[in-house]
Amino acid sequence: MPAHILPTTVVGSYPQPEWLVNRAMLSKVVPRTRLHDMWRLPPEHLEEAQDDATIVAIRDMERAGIDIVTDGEIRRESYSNRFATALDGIDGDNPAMIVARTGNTQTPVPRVVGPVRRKGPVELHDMQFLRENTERAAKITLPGPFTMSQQAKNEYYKDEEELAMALAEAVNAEALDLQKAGADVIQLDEPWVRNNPELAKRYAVKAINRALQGITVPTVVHLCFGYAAVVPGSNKPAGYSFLAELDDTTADQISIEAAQPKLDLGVLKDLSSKKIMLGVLDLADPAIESVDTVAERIRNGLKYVSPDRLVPAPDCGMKYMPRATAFGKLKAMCDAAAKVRREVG
Ligand code: MET
Repeated sequence: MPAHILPTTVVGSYPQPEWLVNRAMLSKVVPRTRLHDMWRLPPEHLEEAQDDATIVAIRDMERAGIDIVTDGEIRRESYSNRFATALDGIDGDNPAMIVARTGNTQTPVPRVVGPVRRKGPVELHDMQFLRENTERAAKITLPGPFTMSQQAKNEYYKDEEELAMALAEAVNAEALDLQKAGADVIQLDEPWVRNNPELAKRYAVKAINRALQGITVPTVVHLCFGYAAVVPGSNKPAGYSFLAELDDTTADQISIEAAQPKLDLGVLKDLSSKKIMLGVLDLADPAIESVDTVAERIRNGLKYVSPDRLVPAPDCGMKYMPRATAFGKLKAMCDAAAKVRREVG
């Protein structure tokens, strides 16, 4: 892990090359079930192509100066669907329709038809490949149990809490394998806690803690208001409806989108026991921010969080952006972090 303060990282995803995926298919839908048609390569060449694209993503992050890199989530159609649909008890082939997180469209989601169990490792190869291909600290992301319980239609468990706890057990088994394979940081993506804060209050913390049981490497829980490409700036709320509660999780860091919604960082006082992965890149802005703009956002964060507790990051995943924009933004962020590091001393 980097020894300096203000280590930079990403939320997870990096743009997938057009030669690998049909990006137009992704532009309007965040897949909950599998989207096999998205891949341009025939099955016999797909893994090699995904490996190569993953190396491109890792090298871009390194070249931009990112301290804690990921595999760019290159092998996934969405951040959550590959893991969720790989589990026993989940039927992804006969989807049910639910109202999307943005509230205005119907999305196909997998059905829960039996006891949820992990059949075997899902992201283990991704983690091993990342470990073999970078000297930097390596982070891997997993969909959180609360979010997965909301992205499926429960037709088996007595309630969604029971489903979330079964999912948490599966996430935990996977996380333990990823830790063994050399993950330096493990992140759970839980953006849905803000959609249903009442339900989140009942069981999200319990489910997250179950998913992280026995994990000894640093852990992160990521929240956001949705990809900028899917939820434009004007539709973003001014604050989180479920945030202070996360101070009760066993996670070491909470990751929040803050640049695009111009979040009042006063909310960070509720997370005094955590490190904060702070979104300092506005992914709805097609322009690459100047180093000064990003440095100012980091300095603003330092008014509320001590330098040893702040981890600069983009607001969310960069999956939907042009690659040159993603790279430019990451570079501006890393240069800004270096600048503020010198100021803080
Ligand atoms: N790790 C995911 C990503 O980087 C987070 C998605 S939250 C909507 O894309």
